[in-house]
Amino acid sequence: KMKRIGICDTTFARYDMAKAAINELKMHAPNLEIIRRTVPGVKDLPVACKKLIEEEGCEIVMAFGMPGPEKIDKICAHEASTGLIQAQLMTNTHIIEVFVHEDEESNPKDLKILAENRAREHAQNVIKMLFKPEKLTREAGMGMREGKPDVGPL
Ligand code: RDL
Ligand code: RDL
Ligand code: RDL
Repeated sequence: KMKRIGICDTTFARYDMAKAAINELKMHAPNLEIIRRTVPGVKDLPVACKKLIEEEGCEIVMAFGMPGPEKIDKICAHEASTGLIQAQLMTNTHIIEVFVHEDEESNPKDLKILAENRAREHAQNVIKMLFKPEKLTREAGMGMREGKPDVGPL
């Protein structure tokens, strides 16, 4: 049976992270079925992800968002995160949160690279979670990061 993956993103984000992730997923697992939904902002992600799980039968969902630089945006992002965790607990299903905060980089060029790479590396995490969980265990404690260089083990 073909595995169905949900992809949920926002119009608020300033980069199409979902496109990068879908490209990465298809490269590693051409037979995946991908269902994509787009909502206005991060606070709209939790219910959209829950619907992808409950109504569309997705086994795992990736949620992409870009919190802005203001204090209100950070609060929004934290609320969205809490909602995403609640949706995971309600459905017993992983929702991989792929957030890039606009102030993680000081210039737009670097922010683009971070967004592209974090999306792709979390897509690789999803592939491992679905097909090669033992590979993740081999990476346990290795100081892995997404979109930036790994920090490495102590
Ligand atoms: O439900 C409609 C909106 O309230 C919702 O889409 C919010 O997530 C939109 N939004 C904010 O209102 C805000 O103050 C967002 C941010 N900040 C933000 O930083 N990133 C978002 N949405 O994706
Ligand atoms: O769902 C995928 C990720 O969002 C999730 O694995 C996060 O827990 C990853 N993460 C962060 O996004 C972050 O900003 C972690 C940290 N900080 C952190 O300090 N320690 C972590 N994860 O283990
Ligand atoms: O300590 C430096 C970074 O680890 C820290 O800034 C993280 O919070 C960066 N980060 C996010 O802000 C985020 O929203 C990360 C993720 N998501 C993530 O999914 N994976 C990361 N960092 O490695």
